[in-house]
Amino acid sequence: MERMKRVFSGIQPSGLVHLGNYLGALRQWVLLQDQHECLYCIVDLHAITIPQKPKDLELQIRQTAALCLAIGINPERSILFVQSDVSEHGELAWILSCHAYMGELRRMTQFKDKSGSNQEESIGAGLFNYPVLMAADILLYNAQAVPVGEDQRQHLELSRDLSRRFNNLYGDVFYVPEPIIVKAGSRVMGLDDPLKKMSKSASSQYNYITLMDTPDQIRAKIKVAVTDSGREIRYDEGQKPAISNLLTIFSLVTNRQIAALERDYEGKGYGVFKKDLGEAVCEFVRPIQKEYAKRLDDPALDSILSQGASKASDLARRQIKIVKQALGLGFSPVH
Ligand code: AQP
Repeated sequence: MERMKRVFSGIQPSGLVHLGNYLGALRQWVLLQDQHECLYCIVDLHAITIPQKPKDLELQIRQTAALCLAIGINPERSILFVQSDVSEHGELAWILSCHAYMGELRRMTQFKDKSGSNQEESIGAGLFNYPVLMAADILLYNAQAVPVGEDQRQHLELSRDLSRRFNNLYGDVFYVPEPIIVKAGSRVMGLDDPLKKMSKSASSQYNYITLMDTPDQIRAKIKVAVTDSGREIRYDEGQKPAISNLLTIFSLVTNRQIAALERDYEGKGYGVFKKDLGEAVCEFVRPIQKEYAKRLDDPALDSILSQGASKASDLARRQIKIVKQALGLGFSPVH
């Protein structure tokens, strides 16, 4: 049996959780909580790296928490909390930013993608420092494992580098966290462009399916999803990236092997395949949506989040003391 680890992962309160977020990360969150000590964080401080409307953000934090519960995060087993409720995230981010290099942050592909060509003048410094805050999130709890989608691999590599760099300078303070990146679903591709990852900031809503989409929206999005040339339903990422992506989604939402789906749809063409996939995704999101509606209006949500914040704060306070002592900061002794 695998040794119990401390696991940390985060999700932005964007109000839009898509199948990529779920299949790449959230699904693992649920599975991991059976065997490990898990902390799951709604990373609202990351969300403000781009402009937000306060009222919307407040609601989205609540919605994201309700969704986490609806997919199966169990607050008896996992610590579910909101990042800004634990002020040590910001404190450790500052300390780590003093150990991060401008060059390595500038090389982060997500920063390059999101800042476009105007990297210096009007891009918030928060976007630049985003991966340092992410490293702080993980190292604040000395997490050993971090379930994320493939797009976060580079950021996690930076967390590992910062951990090693800090330990080399000040002694063994942090674990070097390992990514948990699943084989199938770690990079769900856009429905309108199977060469780019499914992304909530895509220009068209036909890029993604959210867990809150209505059956009509789901059917419509799958109906117009890009396909490849030919008509066979075959998994081949090189020749058939669009169908391979749809097969991955089909397989994960129904728990069926891709080979079995290929056999079922032999000679049937894209139309039938897409129609069945649409129904399978509708079936899949239905119980999540039902549970979500209950959780969102349940006053228990507030106490779950405040208890989560209190548990996370206890761990964070202990760790930040160790970090500060290693650096020679402050006077308070470590208990
Ligand atoms: N397409 C994807 N396939 C698999 N995993 C994905 N993740 C994101 N997109 C995919 C993973 O979802 C987790 C939570 O992500 P986030 O809320 O931090 O947002 P993100 O990574 O910024 O996701 P988006 O939707 O693509 O946002 P934008 O468009 O703003 O960049 C993470 O573990 C992530 O890896």
